[in-house]
Amino acid sequence: MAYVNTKEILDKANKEFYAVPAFNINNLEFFHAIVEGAVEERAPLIIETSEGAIKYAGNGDPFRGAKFFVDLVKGYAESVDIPISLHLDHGKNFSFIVAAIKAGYTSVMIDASEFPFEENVERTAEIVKIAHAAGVSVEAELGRLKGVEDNVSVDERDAVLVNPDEAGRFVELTGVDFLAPAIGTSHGAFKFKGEAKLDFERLKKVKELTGLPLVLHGASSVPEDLVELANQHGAKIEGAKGVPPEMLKEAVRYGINKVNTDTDLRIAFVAGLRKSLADDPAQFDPRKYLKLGKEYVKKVVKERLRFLGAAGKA
Ligand code: PGH
Ligand code: CA
Ligand code: ZN
Repeated sequence: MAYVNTKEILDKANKEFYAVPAFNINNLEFFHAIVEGAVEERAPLIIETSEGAIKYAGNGDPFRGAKFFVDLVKGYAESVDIPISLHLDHGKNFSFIVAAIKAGYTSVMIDASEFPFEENVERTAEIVKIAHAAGVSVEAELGRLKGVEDNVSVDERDAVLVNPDEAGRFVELTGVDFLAPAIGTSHGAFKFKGEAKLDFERLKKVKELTGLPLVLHGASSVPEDLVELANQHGAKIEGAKGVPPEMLKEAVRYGINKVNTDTDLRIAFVAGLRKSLADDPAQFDPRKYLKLGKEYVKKVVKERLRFLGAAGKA
């Protein structure tokens, strides 16, 4: 269909009560696996890259990296019949955010959540002004994405998680298009020490006060079967724990519309790669030994598109 603005994808998801996973990529193999999965599921798709991914793809140069991803994603989007957008994930440096906007990303995240509220507002508002002038939509973050353990005190939770009362003011003062409230997730494969737990009360309030499409970071489910498969083939991923799919579905009911997913794809890929190398040690064609990793990534992508409600929405 087309290369579209992330806002178009998320406003529709917000209106129709589903979520679109945003998948992180660093290279061609993940991109092909993701886009094939989305086309088969007839789902809208958000591709996102971190500043680190941009640096990696540009071999050190942010503009070269950003341009590489725009050419890849935009070029591909024009020849398939689902809407695809390209988003800068966790933009922290002005130079990367500007590089992404100039290169043609359709949305950027300004992550100034580690600063005090006023400074987060100031930094976010500045990026909104620049991005909106270029027709690019903006995501910002409130609260910090630390693993919150079950036994932390109320005061400690308040220090880390989103303050819903600030959310309404933040949106008014900055003009952001999507908001990522910290409700207890964290990045990576080790999210919870005990049971998985998210603060849905806060999420509900943030939705009521903002009405915006909301974003869940650190949302990988870390499927046990894939971790086990990777470990069987020499990986050492111990004590991994993610956000169960049922809990993600609940988050969608309370207003989450974008579900950031990186770790699950990494684990799927490494499981496939390790198995492939172990099963066929004579193989040295990268197109062949990378194939199983791609298949596992695609499977994870399709499952998430389905249980988040994005399948069939393209
Ligand atoms: C994420 C990804 N990217 O911005 O939030 O989180 O590590 O849970 O995949 P995961
Ligand atoms: Ca942050
Ligand atoms: Zn994130």
